Amino acid sequence: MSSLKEVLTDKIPEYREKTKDILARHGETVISEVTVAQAYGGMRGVKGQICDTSTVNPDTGLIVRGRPLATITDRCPEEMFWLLVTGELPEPDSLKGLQDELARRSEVPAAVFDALRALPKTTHPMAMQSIGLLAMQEGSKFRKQYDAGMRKTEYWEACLDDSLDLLARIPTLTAGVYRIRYEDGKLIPRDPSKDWSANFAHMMGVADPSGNLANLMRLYLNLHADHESGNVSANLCHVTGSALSDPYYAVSAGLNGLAGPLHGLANQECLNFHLAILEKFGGVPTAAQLQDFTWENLNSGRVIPGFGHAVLRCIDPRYTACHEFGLTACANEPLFKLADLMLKVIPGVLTEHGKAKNVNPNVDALSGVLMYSLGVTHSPFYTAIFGVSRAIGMCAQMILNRAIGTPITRPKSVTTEWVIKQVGA
Ligand code: CMX
Repeated sequence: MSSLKEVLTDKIPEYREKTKDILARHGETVISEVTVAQAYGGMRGVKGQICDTSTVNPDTGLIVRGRPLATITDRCPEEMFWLLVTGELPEPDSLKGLQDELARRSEVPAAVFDALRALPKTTHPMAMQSIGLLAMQEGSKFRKQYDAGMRKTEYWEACLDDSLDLLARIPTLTAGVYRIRYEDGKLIPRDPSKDWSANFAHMMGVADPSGNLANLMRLYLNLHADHESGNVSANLCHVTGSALSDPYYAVSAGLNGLAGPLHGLANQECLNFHLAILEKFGGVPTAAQLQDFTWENLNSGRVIPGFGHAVLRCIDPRYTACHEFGLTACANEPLFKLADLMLKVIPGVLTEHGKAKNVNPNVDALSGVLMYSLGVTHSPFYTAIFGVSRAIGMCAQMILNRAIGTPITRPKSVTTEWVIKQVGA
């Protein structure tokens, strides 16, 4: 059996060599150009950053280390983490070793929960999750070893060490957020017989007699782990980590971006959109009613949550995986039936509206529906579940960046006056 650290110790010299060689031989080769529209438009499509963990193909969706997402949806999040950092799936005994290591590291210091309990009762779960991570920063091994003069070649090891602590603890932390924010505040200890995902569901304390919630968590935490590095959460983590801020600071920064309604918070908005429709029509509306309702929203300047994407131009394969799960777990729930009706009606309306470049559903169109149907009814909590998963990709990317010595991020900005002069206007 090899540990993750042993596998990485073998692979990292090769990663470094490849990077050095590309830079030496092709450092001056142009791979992207930037238009004025891109500079004003969120740098969409500008190729200006390296991310080897995964790539988002506009026409097929997420590819993880060469594997289309649809081929690895049956894997657990721990396997996904291993795959992201090493490029390979772990052998069963290595997976067990990683799971045991995560279990050993899973305890969250009591002071962290004390800090969360001191917050106003109405604090958003995303703020609590981010504050919780920052409250653990004091224990960062990267920070301590950096202060003690750690060599640059050793950064990745300390980053891995912190990442394993962080990933081991984030389900415990986030389940604690749920207990403090929505329940009586009493924490539920982890169950050593359960894996990372099932323990998260268990520690939240939501009744799960069928075991479907644990299964949904395993799927959800796998699906949301990584989506290359240009998206808001991964990019924020990347930029923050590039300043050698430790993983607690960097992942917390990523989570703060995830909390935005156009990014991670869309799953909360999406579920609320579904619930509002069911309430307005006293159940699942007809296709014509849904069409009118969608137009009313668009005409009042609102976006239709759960549809569209900055990069994808197809149905999000994460949506497809959620849909397959929903068919087995909650196909008869009105929410699921409504989601199916949306899939039939909304792309047509958005096409006629003529603005969105992708009229298909993204993962958020279903993830909240599944959570709600299986008993997690507090929609503001959904993004915090996304955060547990996205921490996997953020940590994986950070470990690789420390390994190959990615420097501090510092793109050049220009002023509007500069643009006017440049274009000769
Ligand atoms: N409803 C209404 N209008 C939409 C739309 C939607 N679902 N999706 C895009 N548009 C509009 C945009 O607001 C934009 O309008 P303006 O030109 O007036 O600004 C126009 O169509 C073009 O946008 P785009 O290039 O297709 O999409 P962007 O890259 O600008 O934005 C996204 C992508 C996800 C923010 C957008 O599609 C959206 O707001 N969707 C709803 C929110 C959502 O589901 N977010 C979850 C994303 C999933 C993820 O983060 O992985």
